[in-house]
Amino acid sequence: MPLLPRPGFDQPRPSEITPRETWLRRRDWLAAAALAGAGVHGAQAQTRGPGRLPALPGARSAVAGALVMEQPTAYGDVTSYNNFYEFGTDKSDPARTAGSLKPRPWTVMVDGEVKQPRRFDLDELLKLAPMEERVYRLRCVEGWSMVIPWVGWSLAELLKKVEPTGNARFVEFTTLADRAQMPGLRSGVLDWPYREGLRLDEAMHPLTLLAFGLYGEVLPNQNGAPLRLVVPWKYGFKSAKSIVRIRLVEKQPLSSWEQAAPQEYGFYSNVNPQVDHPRWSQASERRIGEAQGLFAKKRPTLMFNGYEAQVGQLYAGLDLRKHY
Ligand SMILES: Nc1nc2c(c(=O)[nH]1)N[C@H]1C(S)=C(S)[C@@H](COP(=O)(O)O)O[C@H]1N2
Ligand SMILES: [Mo]
Repeated sequence: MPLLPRPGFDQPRPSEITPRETWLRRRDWLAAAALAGAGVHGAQAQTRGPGRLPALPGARSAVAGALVMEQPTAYGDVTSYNNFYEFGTDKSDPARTAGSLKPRPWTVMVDGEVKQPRRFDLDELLKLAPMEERVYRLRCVEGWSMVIPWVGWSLAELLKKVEPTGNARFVEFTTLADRAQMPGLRSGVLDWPYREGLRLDEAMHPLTLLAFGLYGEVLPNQNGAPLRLVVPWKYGFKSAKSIVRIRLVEKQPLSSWEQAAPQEYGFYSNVNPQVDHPRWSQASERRIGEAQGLFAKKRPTLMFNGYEAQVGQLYAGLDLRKHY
């Protein structure tokens, strides 16, 4: 149970933190390679899945910050090392057990403080806005990260369609909880259904993505088929999978993680290397797929997961130690 008390969680040692210089050099190389039309563009070209699932192409996003210049994590790692507690608490459980999830037919209810509440069918959502490819860093609160080429569009597109009322200040996301499809629901680790929330301005930010695919194909079940949220500047658990309801509300909603351990998982959950989790440091992270053990490279965790230029102003004047 990775997010719950776990003795012996490996604390990053200072020697494992990638020297800033090495890190910057790597970035420069990637940027140069991108300009040369290789490297990152090569990486974009490589962002095709193995073709096991239906194709879902997306045009490269023009949203600021949407294309991280780092090598995407291998498709095999993205789809086999997962947190999706509805399918078990081991990283390997979802890939093994999520075959029972039926991502079609699927609908999403969008209601609450909106002028046009209604239920959207998945096929309608797939056509609601042009699909974009977004290469985001995903930083799990446990201390690891990946770089994932998602396919989807800004959640703002959907929220605008339902016309939020003046009372709407937060958005609550509810995900599927069906015992027939999800073996993990037998466990009481969380209060099901899995619920998460954002402030309305966070939800409306262009980087906040409603994702339907990754690596140019529809989402594998273990990654939250048929649609999930991706909020790249927050810890991974804010990015709720297999969403069935989006409700606009006046009061700050209570997320499942906050409910389970409020002193550890606050409402904001912004990636912040200066605010440690009560039981471990958040200063650095391990990139999945990179060498582990003796030669482990630890990367410094970036403020707002590297999206500070895009989202920092959302938190101007907010005490980020208090609102963790
Ligand atoms: N419904 C649901 N969504 C969820 C989770 C979950 O257990 N259930 N786990 C979260 C956590 S802790 C992380 S790190 C990310 C992992 O997403 P990925 O498996 O696509 O990398 O999904 C998040 N979304
Ligand atoms: Mo996570």
